[in-house]
Amino acid sequence: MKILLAEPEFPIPTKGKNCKNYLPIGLLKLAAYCKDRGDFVRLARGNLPQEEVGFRPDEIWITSLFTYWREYVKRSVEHYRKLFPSSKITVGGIYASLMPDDCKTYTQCDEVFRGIHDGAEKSMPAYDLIVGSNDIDFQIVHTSRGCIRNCRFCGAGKIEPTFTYKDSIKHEICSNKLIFYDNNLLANPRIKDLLHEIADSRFKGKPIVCESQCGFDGRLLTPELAFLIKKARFQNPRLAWDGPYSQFREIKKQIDLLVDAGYRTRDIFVFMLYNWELNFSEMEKKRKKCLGWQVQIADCRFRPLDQRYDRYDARKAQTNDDYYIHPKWTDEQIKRFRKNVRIQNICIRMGFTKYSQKLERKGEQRRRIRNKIMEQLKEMGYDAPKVRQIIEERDGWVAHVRIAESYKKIRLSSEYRITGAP
Ligand code: B12
Ligand code: SF4
Repeated sequence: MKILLAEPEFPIPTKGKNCKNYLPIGLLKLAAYCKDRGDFVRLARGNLPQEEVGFRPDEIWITSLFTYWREYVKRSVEHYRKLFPSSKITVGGIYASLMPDDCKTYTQCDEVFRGIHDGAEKSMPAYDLIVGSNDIDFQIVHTSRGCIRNCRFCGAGKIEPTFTYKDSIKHEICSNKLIFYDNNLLANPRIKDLLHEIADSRFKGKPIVCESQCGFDGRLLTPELAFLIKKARFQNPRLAWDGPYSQFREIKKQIDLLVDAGYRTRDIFVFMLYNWELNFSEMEKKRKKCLGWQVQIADCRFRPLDQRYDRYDARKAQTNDDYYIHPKWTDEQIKRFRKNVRIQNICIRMGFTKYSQKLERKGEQRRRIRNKIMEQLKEMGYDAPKVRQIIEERDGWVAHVRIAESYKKIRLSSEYRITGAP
């Protein structure tokens, strides 16, 4: 069979297409599965013209993401229907699973596929189908599907109704960075073994670093797990605090576990759902607690699981016709809370006591210089270099670095290139 796997033209900036948030991972797994059973497959990212597709597919499989991006799915169905009127079109993915009836009538596809595809789940994603795959320096991993909990605001249980998990992912590792898409990573009963496995794994002789897209379920966190998370090199661990302000003691204990395991508070994030049942003043109390703890906030604006549009624009005054505004919130409060969080995060990241745009710009510049120096030192073959200080002197920038077990002062050109041997 000849199958075209299509990703709708989602509103993702071109440079974000191959980033860890928007690789069409479902389609890549389906591609590998189809290839294994002998099908001819091709991946289309967006609504391609006929000559670029290059063959007449028997079937077209279109993926979907957030429900409020459904119009892009519809456009994709219309586009490919026009090109290939006799091909069967199936839509699967998140919107298809959360709103199957709407998906059928609104997009006019032939079939809706709900939930997880068991066959594809056993396949390694075919990353080679992505144009520019050589530049992808991460891989997306699910160690579990579904969740042991059933929070009212969350769609995990509908999209992935059965909780399943893997015992090992060692054989899957094909990069130095793992991005976990698990809904609730710590709920995997084999999580300790998995974390040990990652900590001990190497790819091309180098250690693995990790990131979890969803927050850790702090109720499951123990001193041992916190230590293993650090050992498995998880960067910027995120804890979820969706409940009321009164839970702050428990949240603080969870943060302390991560700090005891070796994380700096400013590298820890607390996920917070807002525009939901906790009103603005309660969310502000939660925000200020995080300021006191010096942890950053990952703010999540609530959208209902059947939300059909989202034209949120931070620069405009808007109404419910533009995006979902919870009855306990106003547009102004939503935007104020978001802004307050943004400013607070900058202060925590940069170590400011008070926000100033000038200081922020300076801090950003220093961060860029630091990254440039690190890149150059790594290219020069130094293992684990550290940039201690960056100073602007009268005759240009200098940096104090730690390389090969000793401290050195290096000079930088106006393009922040290291001049001379460090
Ligand atoms: C990881 C994740 C993210 C990541 C990555 C998103 C992504 N590319 O998937 C990031 C961090 C970007 C993200 C962001 C957000 N997310 Co999110 N996210 C998730 C999460 C946990 C997993 C998504 C996932 O697994 N994606 C990979 C999927 C697409 O691939 P797959 O599952 O392996 O595909 C399988 C099947 O779906 C099927 N399949 C897929 N396509 C097709 C096609 C065909 C034809 C067939 C047959 C089968 C098929 O087969 C595949 C193999 O089994 C889900 C919860 C969940 N369990 O789904 C929430 C979820 C999608 N996110 C959600 C939300 C709310 C958000 C945010 C709005 C949060 C916020 N307020 O900031 C933002 C949105 C940002 C934006 N730009 O609008 C909601 C969406 C609700 C809605 N109304 O749509 C969910 C459902 C969580 C929830 N709260 O309920 N998210
Ligand atoms: S714990 Fe997280 S993934 Fe699980 S149901 Fe609650 S919000 Fe969803």
